[in-house]
Amino acid sequence: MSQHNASNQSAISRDAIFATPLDKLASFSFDEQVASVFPDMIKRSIPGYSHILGMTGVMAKRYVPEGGRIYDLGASLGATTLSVAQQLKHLNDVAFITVDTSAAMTERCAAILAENLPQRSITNLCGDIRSLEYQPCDLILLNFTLQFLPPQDRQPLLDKLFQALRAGGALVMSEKVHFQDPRQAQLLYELHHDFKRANGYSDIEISQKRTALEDVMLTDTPETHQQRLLDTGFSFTSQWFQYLNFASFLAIKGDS
Ligand code: GEK
Repeated sequence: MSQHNASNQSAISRDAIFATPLDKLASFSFDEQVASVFPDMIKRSIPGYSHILGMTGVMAKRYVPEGGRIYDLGASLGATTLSVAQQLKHLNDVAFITVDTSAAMTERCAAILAENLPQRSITNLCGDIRSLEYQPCDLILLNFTLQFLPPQDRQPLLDKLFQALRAGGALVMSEKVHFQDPRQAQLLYELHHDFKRANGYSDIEISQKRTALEDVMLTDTPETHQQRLLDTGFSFTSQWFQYLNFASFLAIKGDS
């Protein structure tokens, strides 16, 4: 796990990574090319992304006390942390820790957060969220990250996060999902592609990105997510958001 310091790299450009036909389609990876277009890519690809981030900040207010600690796991460029910090202006001594395996993301994240949150205590770690030693914390942000872990690693990670959370603390987890009912699954899958087309992606971009993500991102159903959270020991879970095949969950650790 390495710690990154800020350098100035916050330029945003349009995502055209899959716009031209590629002979050899490598698996999707969060490299420099992806990091450089990420804000544009994620807004045009994930329905409700800005709503989820905005509300994550609002929810944070309930669970983070003065002197609290927040982990943003798979932070990419720190957009969730920015939203949370915006809502916690009244708390000066909250510790923010972002974690991401991608060096390109972590470097840019450090620069963006240093520029936008100069007074905050922020640690940017480049490493795997499965092997991190977590400190006691109040809020864990897991927005669109669990889906990139092999399925067998998901429950062990949640168990580890649950151990680190203080009683009364919360996990906000957002994911792409699929559905058991074949008609619902197919319709929402197609509507998501319509959403991407409406946001300016061509058919070739949509299909090449889908192929690149095939082995890298495996989705669960909303029911699997809810059950896994309950199995972890959370005393309360709610799927508070759904837009097409994207959902967000809030899970609370009870007092005992
Ligand atoms: C946002 N949360 O803007 N350990 C650490 N990081 C990981 C791991 C891992 N094992 N696997 C993947 N990542 C962000 C968006 S993006 C979602 C999250 C997306 C990182 C990966 O490098 C990438 O930056 C992030 O998780 C997923 O709200 O692109 O669909």
